Amino acid sequence: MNFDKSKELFQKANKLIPGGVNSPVRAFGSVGGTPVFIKKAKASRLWDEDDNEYIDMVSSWGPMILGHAQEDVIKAIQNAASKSTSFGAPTQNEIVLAQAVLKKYPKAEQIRFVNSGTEATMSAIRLARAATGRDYFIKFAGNYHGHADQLLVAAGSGAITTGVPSSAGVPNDTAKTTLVANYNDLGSVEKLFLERPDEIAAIILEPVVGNMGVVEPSPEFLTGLRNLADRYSAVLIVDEVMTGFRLAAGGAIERYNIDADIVCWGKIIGGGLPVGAYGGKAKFMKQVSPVGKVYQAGTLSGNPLAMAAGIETFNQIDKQPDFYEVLEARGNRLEQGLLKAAKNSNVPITINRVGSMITVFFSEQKVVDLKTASSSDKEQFKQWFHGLLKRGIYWPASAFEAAFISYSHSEAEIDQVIAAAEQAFAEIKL
Ligand code: KE4
Repeated sequence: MNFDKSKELFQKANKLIPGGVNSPVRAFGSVGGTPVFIKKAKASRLWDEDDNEYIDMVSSWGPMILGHAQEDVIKAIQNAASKSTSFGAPTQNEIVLAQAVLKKYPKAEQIRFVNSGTEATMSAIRLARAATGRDYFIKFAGNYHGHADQLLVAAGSGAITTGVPSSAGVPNDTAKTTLVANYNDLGSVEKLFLERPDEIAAIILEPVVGNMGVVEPSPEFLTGLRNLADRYSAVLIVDEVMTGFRLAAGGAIERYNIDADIVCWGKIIGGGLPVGAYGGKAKFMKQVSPVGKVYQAGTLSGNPLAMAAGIETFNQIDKQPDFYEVLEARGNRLEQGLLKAAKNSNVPITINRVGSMITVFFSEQKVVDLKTASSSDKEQFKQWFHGLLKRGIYWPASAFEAAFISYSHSEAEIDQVIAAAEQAFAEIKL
């Protein structure tokens, strides 16, 4: 494969944009090499500026659950754009998308649209603090909830790969109200509540982690968090930015029957356009401005093109009664195929998968939290990543991310990924 054009563009981009990218994880920092510059995509395929073709296993980090450039979604965006791109005023389609989301999350009574997952979680924390009159909140090491100051503490995703899980520039006074517990470890949560029984506003979590690689919650973990939140009158915030509409129509909340007080959404809700949202029980949402005292705003919130893309994405999902069964079947096929491929090459791996979110850890131990995730072999992942890339498989450029399968990935394409993976495993120098 030739990457000359991407190399040339990366050089130019580096002069104008920090690291040549507009989001750190895209820079190939933890895997080395030049990030490929993407020219176009269709369904499960990507083409870079050197006209190399790939099967896309990143799906824009989750949003492209239908596959790229789905024709009805594109038509809906084109139609909306023909009526102007933004009004800064209420529109009918904000009601339509709100109804579509709340129908999938029946315990949520109201929703507010914002422009990113970061805005959604940042606003949810603010709301929980207002609702409880408390300042502290609990997050989990390796969970990533976007880049708001208070959440960039022991963060996952790109923050792990850059080795700065707690970002520079976050004042100590801000970070000190962020308490960090261990995922799947209820004792570490209870300890924090015992130390501050009346000061913790909320617990926020990824209901299935994607940002230290995929890590599934133990059943008792989720119920335990609900019980602790009730016992200490704290708000349970479930960050479904990645898992929402992916793990089921009603996301992880439906899959694991979680009783969330506030839910955060992103990614799929915008069909690839910038949409985030937070919502929940009326007793919380009625505290949001202009009804209540919790201020939160946004020039482009509820943007008409983004609403149109989100609405049509849900229309397409709803049209396929077997949508989630297909994603589960593709995910299982990939998981079984990769396990067999690694075994054939004597490469020790652990795979964590929930539905169409999957991570290959180069480790022999079960990965249940950041500690066990971090003990996986990053050098072997790096070799495997490039072995895939040169064979036309675009896998997430980090050992601590989830790969995603879309509805457009065929069985044959899953088998192509497996075949390329087997060759890449075989090349790894252990
Ligand atoms: P955004 O601000 O990037 O839209 O959403 C932040 C966010 C919040 N919560 C969860 C569970 C998330 O996964 C994310 C963002 N996910 C990363 C991928 N691991 C975005 C990719 C990137 O940062 O470029």
